[in-house]
Amino acid sequence: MNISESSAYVEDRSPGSGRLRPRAAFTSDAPVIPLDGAWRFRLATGLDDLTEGLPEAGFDDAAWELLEVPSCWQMAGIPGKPGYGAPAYTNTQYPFPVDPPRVPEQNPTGEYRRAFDVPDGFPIEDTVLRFEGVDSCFAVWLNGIRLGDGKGSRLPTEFDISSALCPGRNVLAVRVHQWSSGSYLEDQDMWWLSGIFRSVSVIARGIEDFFVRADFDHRTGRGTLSVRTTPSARLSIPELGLIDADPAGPYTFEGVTAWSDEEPKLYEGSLTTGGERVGLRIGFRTVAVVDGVLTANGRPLTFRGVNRHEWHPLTGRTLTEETMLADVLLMKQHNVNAVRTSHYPPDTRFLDLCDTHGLWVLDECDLETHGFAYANWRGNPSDDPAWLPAYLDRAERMVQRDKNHPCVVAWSLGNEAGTGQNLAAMAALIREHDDSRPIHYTGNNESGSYVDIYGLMYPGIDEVEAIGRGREQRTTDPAEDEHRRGLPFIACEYAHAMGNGPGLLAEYQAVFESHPRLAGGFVWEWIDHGIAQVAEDGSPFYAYGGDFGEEIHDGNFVADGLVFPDRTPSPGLVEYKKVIEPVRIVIDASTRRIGIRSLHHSRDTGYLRFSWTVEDDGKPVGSGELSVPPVAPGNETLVPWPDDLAAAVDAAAKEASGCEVWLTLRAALAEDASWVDAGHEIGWGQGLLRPSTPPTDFTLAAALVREDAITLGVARFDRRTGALTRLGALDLEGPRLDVWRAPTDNDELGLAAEAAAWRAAGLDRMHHRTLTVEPGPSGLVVSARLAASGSCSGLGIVYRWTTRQAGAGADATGLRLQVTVTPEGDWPVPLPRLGVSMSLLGTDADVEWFGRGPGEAYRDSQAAGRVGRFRSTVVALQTPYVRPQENGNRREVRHARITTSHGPSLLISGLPVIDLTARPWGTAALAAADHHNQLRPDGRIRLHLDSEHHGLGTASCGPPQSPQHVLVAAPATFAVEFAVD
Ligand code: IPT
Repeated sequence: MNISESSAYVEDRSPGSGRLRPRAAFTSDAPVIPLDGAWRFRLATGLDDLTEGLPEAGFDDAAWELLEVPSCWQMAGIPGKPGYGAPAYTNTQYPFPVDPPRVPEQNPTGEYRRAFDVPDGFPIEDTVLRFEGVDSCFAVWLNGIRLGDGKGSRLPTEFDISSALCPGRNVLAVRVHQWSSGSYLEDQDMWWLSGIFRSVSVIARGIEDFFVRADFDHRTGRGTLSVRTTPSARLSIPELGLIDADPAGPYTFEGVTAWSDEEPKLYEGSLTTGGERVGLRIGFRTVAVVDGVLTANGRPLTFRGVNRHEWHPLTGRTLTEETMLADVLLMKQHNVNAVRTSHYPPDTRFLDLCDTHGLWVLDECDLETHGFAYANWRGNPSDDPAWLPAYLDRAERMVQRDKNHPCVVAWSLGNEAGTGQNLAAMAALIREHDDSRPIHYTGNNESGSYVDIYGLMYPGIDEVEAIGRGREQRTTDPAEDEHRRGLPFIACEYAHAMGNGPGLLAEYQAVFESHPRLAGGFVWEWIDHGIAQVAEDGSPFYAYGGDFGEEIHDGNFVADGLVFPDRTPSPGLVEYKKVIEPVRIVIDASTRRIGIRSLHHSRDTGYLRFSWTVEDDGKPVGSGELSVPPVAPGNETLVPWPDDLAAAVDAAAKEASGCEVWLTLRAALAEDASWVDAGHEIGWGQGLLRPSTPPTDFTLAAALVREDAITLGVARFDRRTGALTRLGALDLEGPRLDVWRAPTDNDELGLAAEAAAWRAAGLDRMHHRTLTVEPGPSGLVVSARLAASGSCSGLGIVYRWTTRQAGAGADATGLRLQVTVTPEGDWPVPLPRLGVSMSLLGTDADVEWFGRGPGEAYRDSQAAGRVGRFRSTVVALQTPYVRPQENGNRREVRHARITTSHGPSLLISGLPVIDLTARPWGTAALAAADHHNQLRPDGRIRLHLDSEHHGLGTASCGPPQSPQHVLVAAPATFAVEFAVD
């Protein structure tokens, strides 16, 4: 047979041939032969390079290399050089000419062979070969017999092998094509990777399929259970007193505990036939749209969600169960309660973990045709009847596989596949199989009358607010408009977590919480898809689009997650945890009470332990526990301060420290949970009990002109430039006005593309020019101007230096700087930052500060920063965004101490507060680096003391910063005080 003719299935639109009907994923005690492990492998360059005789059992593959199954073949050599071919990243564009269903002639094809032995007693006469996931299209032979072929990468495929399997040795051969007609339906924003990337097994056939329906009636507390099985079986759930019963029921049980994310109660049971036992885990729950509100178990269901792709920096889309568990635990530990499985059904073990630990899941089908947007959706498969079987096949395989998971509360037809009749047909098919879950879909921010949830991506806050009020813009079709007005709303993607950001999380959350129609949203996205690499000098870094020489690519748009590629939480995740915390704590110092509001879905706050700490200048002066009566979901309570707290506060008030006194209240788990140990904090609140006493004015010392310098107290200035060069025994450079920051991804991208405007205005190449240096009896006044070559605009600056007269106070070294900035000429662009920068000798330094912390914070992403005293080092203050950019700011610092190994400590005080960034390299180096390993300490510690930063926003995909967080170039004054110790 001619090989290329036999490969016609690659480009036909059919979803496959020879496959078994889709069914539920489950584990049973029926015999299984796992086929994961080392397979013989060869990568053919195209269909004209296939190995003749590959399927034959007798073919000699001894010289072939070995490849681990499951794996993505491009990732075989990672870290370091890719194994076979190379990963390639595009966001929405297809990486080949759009000419459906044709794909490139150069179609890399993985040829796999695996010999295995069938153990004695294995029931060979009734067996199935199961692939959990193969990307993108494959054909299979067992002992030379062709079983069939399949597409639909992230969905299982099964073949009946009863007549092909033989006792003893068997040989399985699989041909996997990187590109196929299916690739047109799998244009998700991710790396293009190929191969048998999920497990393979041979399974003895027994129980075919079953469908558990376990509803919960919140009015009566009754659970109703019915299980449809093929063939018939017996059902036991000992905890509910059901033994060997007819699964069909229906059975009702009084007083069951409903399944929810907060209390994921699973009733263990089994289905049995003569020789087989299938384990069941039943969660009773009912999802419904009631009066336009999404509810679960009768209570409003609000998603505090994330979009999750499957990703590991070493193995791509092949994940171990430990990695899946790590995701679930990290989500739970950060108050996340929901996952959208963007944009395909995940490994089923992930759903098992969501059942166990409690996460609501929006299960999304493996479908995206985004690249047709470039042709204004002309030729989009979603509206072409020729593709209908492929669409229905994908919907059915998702629903059949995942239908028994209590965690799955809604289906999503796919992502960004435009609109069209095939999508409507998918929805109808899903409803036919399962009418218990609502259906979601949005493509190009349009859906259709066939969805049950109104979803938008990256809506503005005002738009969400309008939808919450039922005042959204009309659609063109009146019938569809009316349908949509009755639906609950989700932001299926919002808050693009690319690089430093997202800003706006608190603002979105406030809106979500103010209208019942709004069922929350899913941050885009969970993880940065960086690929672990090692540079020639041995330094590690994470690769992104373009790093593998792709012909077209979308750069670091693939690194837009709340966790870094190694799953370390980014500041964005820490902020999200705070913004979505399910208990809200408000401290009312005037009435000496603490308000506690519960945003839980179903659980009262009895599982939490509340504790308090009083701190004076960040140093603890008292702590204790607070007993709080359990607060029911949606309720709130006011608790008076207990006596020991009141006493601690009174004692602190008497101390004349002159510093701020803060009360912090924490809510933490009283007992271990499946997802974290006791003591884990889920929420906190702070209140300022006493402000600091403003520094008193002091008698000013005169600036003295010496031969080579100007001195002011212990400070020394350059006579010509007026620059501070020394403070006591500490050498330093600066401070000088600085308005530039290494643009963040949100600065670079989006409609505003602010970074380009900043560069056009020359903000990355500003020149500082001293105009006058005026020593006087009350200090030193230096005037200067900061402006770019070619620019007629500039920033006028006055630096006013003052210090106390020696002996006039306790702290005679305090040197104050007041900076006055006056924009001159036109300033159509906002400023990236407004502050001064300075530097000290050193490659690292200890940093201690009192202000917001411990993490990075910016003006529109600072909820997670609590006021306290923190310690770190300059190196540790850096946040390793995959593409280097502005990072590491510590916000509202009252005072800080920087200690290098080259002199006394530098003390900095904000007057009253200042933002502090410390780095072992300069802004230019940070802005120029493509990857983190290119940044090396250059011998000077840079300190940025900012009066304000431009907000972060989320413009890399979504709205920019809100107007109140735009740093407009306007006249400004700020002040800071320095000392050495
Ligand atoms: C949206 C996609 O759905 C998602 O996959 C991802 O690409 C995201 O954008 C950006 O990272 S679609 C976009 C047109 C709003």
